[in-house]
Amino acid sequence: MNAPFVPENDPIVAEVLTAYDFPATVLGAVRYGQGHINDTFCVVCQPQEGDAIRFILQGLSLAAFPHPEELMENFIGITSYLRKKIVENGGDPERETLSLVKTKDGKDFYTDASGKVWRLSPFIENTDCFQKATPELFEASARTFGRLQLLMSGFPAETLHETIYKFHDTENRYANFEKALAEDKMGRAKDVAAEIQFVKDRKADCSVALQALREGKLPLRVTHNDTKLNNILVDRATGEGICVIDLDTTMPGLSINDFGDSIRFGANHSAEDEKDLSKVNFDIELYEAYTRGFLEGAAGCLTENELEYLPWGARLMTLECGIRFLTDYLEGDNYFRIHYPEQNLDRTRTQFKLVKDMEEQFDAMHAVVAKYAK
Ligand code: ADP
Ligand code: GN1
Ligand code: MG
Repeated sequence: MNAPFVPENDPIVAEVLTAYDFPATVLGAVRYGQGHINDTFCVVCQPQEGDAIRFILQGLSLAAFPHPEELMENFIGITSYLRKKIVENGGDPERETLSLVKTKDGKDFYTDASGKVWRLSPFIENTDCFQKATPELFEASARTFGRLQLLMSGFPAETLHETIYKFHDTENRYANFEKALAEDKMGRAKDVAAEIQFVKDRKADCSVALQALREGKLPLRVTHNDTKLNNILVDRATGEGICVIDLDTTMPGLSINDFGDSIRFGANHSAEDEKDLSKVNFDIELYEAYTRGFLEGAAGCLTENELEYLPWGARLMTLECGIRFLTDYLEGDNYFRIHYPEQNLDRTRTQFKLVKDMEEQFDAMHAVVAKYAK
């Protein structure tokens, strides 16, 4: 029998595949998806008869997640809890949440010689994953993320590990930016003066949500923290968001950030790295569609203050993400995977353009929330 095809530059994948018992001949593993952090592969098995059986194999980035065992503990806790809730609600746990395939020796994941953790999940078939939103799709994703808040509201948040330290601590992100700027180890600061000034002008904004948390205005909840449209699998038959994926940053956080990160990514019509900024515009209609869906999914579980701060969530997640891209650019592109040299700078610029648009339309953003908040 031929050895399975694996990508040339990832010989380690071949080794990882041998750690698992697959239900049929493994044809190969190919890179999959558009994530910026983990290494994701689709593993294809072909039984003698019938359709191929697919799996998702992921190697967790050690640079992003320094304690992968803790992350996997979170993953198991969260998916087991969701599974229970889905069954209680009469849903299908095989399609509505992620699960793990055990290794040959009964473990939940495989650790390679470099300490990198790999996990295998059944591929959830007959779903799509989208990079750009239509209003219907965006609203469906909003219902799914809003519903996640509701489903997780009974989960003991204190049992979750903080998989990335100070992940959405915007003040800390600002401090990291200042440090990268002071070091300027790639000599790039001189070429990005306008972007640097943009961040400096918004230093005070970086404290808005954290200050509200410190004052007890916003509660800590279990939040996903990476609520991009492409972290939802959409059922091909119904068009509904069926499964929330990419649970690696699910930990205690702010609901306004889950709302905000979706708006950042989806309430516009351009790619995250669009070079032509005239094409990058915050779309208040998409924002409205998302708000309606999110509040429907959350079904009244958000407090009045959380509702009040939702527009801030959008502004801050967008600003913070731009700061992170810029910091990575200044540091030499070590964190976010890039496909060409200036990609993190292009990503920075789209985020800042969206922040500017949101600042100009902030009153209208509040009015939209008021329209749907009951
Ligand atoms: P990253 O952290 O790199 O973004 P994700 O967990 O989001 O990784 O996975 C990357 C892509 O792989 C997703 O956008 C989705 O297309 C696909 N994917 C991940 N898990 C599954 C699954 N169980 N079934 C089907 N597709 C999946
Ligand atoms: C990363 O892994 P992915 O592509 O879903 C990042 C998010 C950023 C996003 C920007 C663990 O998400 O925080 O918002 O890129 N994830 C991590 O697209 O840092
Ligand atoms: Mg993802």
